[in-house]
Amino acid sequence: MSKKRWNVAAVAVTAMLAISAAACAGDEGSGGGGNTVDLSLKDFELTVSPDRVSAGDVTFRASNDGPSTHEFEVFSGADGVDVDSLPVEAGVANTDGLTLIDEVEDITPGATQELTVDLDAGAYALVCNLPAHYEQGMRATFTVA
Ligand SMILES: [Cu+2]
Repeated sequence: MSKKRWNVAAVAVTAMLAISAAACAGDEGSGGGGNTVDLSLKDFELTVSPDRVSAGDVTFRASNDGPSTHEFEVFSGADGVDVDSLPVEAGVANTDGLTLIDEVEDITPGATQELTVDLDAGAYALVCNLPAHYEQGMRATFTVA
């Protein structure tokens, strides 16, 4: 019974992905409909593409392309902050002074999770703050213009 349920869920997800892919294709060049940003989470790297979008709804599509579980956190208030040089305490970046907008935890290897947030113009920091992950390179800057 639970197996059948998973199959139904898989079909639904596949259908949604197909729809969203079509929607993305349609959005290109129209200038509207929000922004989709691809995040790749790896051991130990966080890459974001594009790293600059216009203000409004931003959908982060985070793929875990590594063998470990990762997370990503979106912080605002990174104007003038060197995201590569946050103080580290007990393996975790101290993000005092930044504002956590939202996060997705427990992204397992091979999984992709989406998060949509409404972002104002400004500088942002994207961080995986599992112990030692920030230090090893899981951080990126992100700009909303
Ligand atoms: Cu990580």
